[in-house]
Amino acid sequence: MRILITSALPYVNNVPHLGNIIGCVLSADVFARYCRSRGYDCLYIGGTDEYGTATEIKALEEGVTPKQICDKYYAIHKGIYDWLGISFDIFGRTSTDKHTKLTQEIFLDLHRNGHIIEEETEQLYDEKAGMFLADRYIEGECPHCSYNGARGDQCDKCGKLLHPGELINPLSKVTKTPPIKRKTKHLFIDLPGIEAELAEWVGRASAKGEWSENTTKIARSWLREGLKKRAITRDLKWGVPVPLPGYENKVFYVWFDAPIGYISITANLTDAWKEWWLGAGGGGDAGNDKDVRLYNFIGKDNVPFHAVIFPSTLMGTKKPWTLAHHISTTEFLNYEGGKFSKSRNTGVFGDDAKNTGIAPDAWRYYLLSNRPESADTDFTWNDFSDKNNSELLANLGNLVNRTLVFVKNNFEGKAPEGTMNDADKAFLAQQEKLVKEVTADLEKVKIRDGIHRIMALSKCANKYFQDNLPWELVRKTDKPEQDAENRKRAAAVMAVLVHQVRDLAILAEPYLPFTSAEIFRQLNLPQAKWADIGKPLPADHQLGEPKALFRKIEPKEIDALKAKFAGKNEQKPFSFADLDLEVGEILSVEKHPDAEKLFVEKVRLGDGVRQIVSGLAGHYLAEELVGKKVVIVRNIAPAKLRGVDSEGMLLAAEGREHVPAKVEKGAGMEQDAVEVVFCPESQAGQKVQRMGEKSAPKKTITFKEFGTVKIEVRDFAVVCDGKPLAAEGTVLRMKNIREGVVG
Ligand code: B3M
Ligand code: ZN
Repeated sequence: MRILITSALPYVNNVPHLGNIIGCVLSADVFARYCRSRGYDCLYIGGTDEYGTATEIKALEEGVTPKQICDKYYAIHKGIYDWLGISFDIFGRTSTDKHTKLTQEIFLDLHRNGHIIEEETEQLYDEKAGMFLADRYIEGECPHCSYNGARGDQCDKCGKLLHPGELINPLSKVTKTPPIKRKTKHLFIDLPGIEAELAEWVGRASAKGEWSENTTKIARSWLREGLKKRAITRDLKWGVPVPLPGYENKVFYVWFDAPIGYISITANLTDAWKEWWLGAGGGGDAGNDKDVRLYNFIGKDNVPFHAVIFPSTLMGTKKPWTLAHHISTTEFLNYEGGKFSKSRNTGVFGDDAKNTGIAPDAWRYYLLSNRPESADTDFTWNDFSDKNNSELLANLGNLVNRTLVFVKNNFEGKAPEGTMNDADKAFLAQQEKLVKEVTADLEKVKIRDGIHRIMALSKCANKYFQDNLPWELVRKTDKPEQDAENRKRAAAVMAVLVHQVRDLAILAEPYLPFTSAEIFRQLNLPQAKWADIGKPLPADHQLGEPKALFRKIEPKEIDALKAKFAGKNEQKPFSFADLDLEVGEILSVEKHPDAEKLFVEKVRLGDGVRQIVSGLAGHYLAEELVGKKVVIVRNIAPAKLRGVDSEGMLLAAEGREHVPAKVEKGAGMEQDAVEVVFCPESQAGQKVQRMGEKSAPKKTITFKEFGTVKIEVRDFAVVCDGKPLAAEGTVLRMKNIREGVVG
């Protein structure tokens, strides 16, 4: 069996932040290191995703060519990953000849098999710039959540994928003028024609490869909605040329070629790449007789591409490409309660982390033990230093150091030997059980559980040290016979502990490679592998010189870093206190004259009646809203939505609707839904605040700024940063949505 590991190829045009890093490259690195330690035949592939609009736009901004942008940022990415000890077998790029060739071949296979559709479409055209506008060159208002900075391909606020034509009030990013519609031809991949085969595969592969829960959920929801054909060409220059006449001015959409990068980067590493990617048929679950198991490590927003679209692309070629065995998807890492943001420069980026002078393993430890594996997690400076000091240093570092120092001082640095008693055997049996569990965790890619268990193992070893009082056993008394007995016992205890240190160094290697190497140096042993766990040390072995493994992060150091980053992220993230929320009563609801999905509501607030445009028309009937009490964001900047004035925003939640057992057969059914935050027991004019707080908002905020404040539904309650929202003591609760986001 072979293990092929990929981490999502980061867009080249930015410096990765800690969330990007834990999201794929670091997680995949742990798994790759584990596989190597197990002796599996494996490859870890990474690289930069270089084509597409984002690179073109960045080049435009910096006044250089796209190629220059790629070269510059490729080196930045590589420098950060090298510093962090990411053990790629190759860190490649998508802008290579092999990549172009492979992408074109895969496209031509799809074309030959009838899976490519050509269609004339109306597209937005910038007359001033004389060019068709790729999706991301257009900005406007999201038809789903009214967010004003939505791009033509996706809304960053509600996460929905969009078509540029759906945007309200679109503007060209190039000239800031409204684009016009013009006809052009594009190529589409016929996903509906591949859907049946894909659905069958998703069902089988997700069960067999134990895909992470969020991966399976997202893939299923795509299939439930039914697949639609997707455009795979774009009007750009920086991309893979389309090998068909009439398409000379177009290239492939970056998401069509990017996953092919996994293959082309492998081909740039080894001529034997087909053994990994293209089997001769039969055999393992990849349809490949080498039984290659492909593990994809990705962030949540990349799931549709890895679980649905790319597998469909490969299936459509009718060639036995290796398909994903396991897809490990992370949720999001937040920064000090807000979002990491490249555009607002909020958060810690790879180069920042490097410049702090804090060792890479301290970063690895914090990110991995805090990996957003099943829910979002938060990076905070305080937590970072706490975990470094109380876990890495006080637990693991302490065990290794006190053990080696004790042996040096009392046994001349020679690894002692001795006979174990029953208590020792019981202790080792318990530790062996933990080792088995760590192994099982890593086999299942439960990376966070694995490191937590390794630290538990270290803690038990510390307790064993403490319980056996070796320092008393080596104390000389006036009874030499008893002393000799005691010393033997001390030797036995220390023999157990030296073994524990060695085994821990093996177990920790995937997570803390620098620390593991240092422990082996101090043990004066070559780096050992998983199979060596539990094996005896060489007889009469002389240990090396003990040295502290970790250093304490001092409070003043953390304060300085906090201050530095507060300065750097000048535009401080918006918080709940910046919002002016108030209960309003809906007096009337009318259809927007010009937009199907919008309603125009008149809402009575404490100081008068306001007109508000909302995106609720697809979700509610007008009569379901009239007379209801709702929550209004008062200080959102007034806007014209498709020509109608809107002064405020009505809060609604989007998320998982819990359908009670009595409605549906079988209990606990859940589905995606939109629900207005109603507050029937409150009065118009009451302020909505976090329980026990008073906010004093001053200025107006934009839709974009509002989007940075995370209001959520947790177990039916509306919360912000974990604290429930209430109107004069009455907590806001949803009726149907159990978990979701409010916007
Ligand atoms: N570059 C998106 C991202 O960096 C995209 C991943 C490609 S994976 C083939 O999140
Ligand atoms: Zn949106």
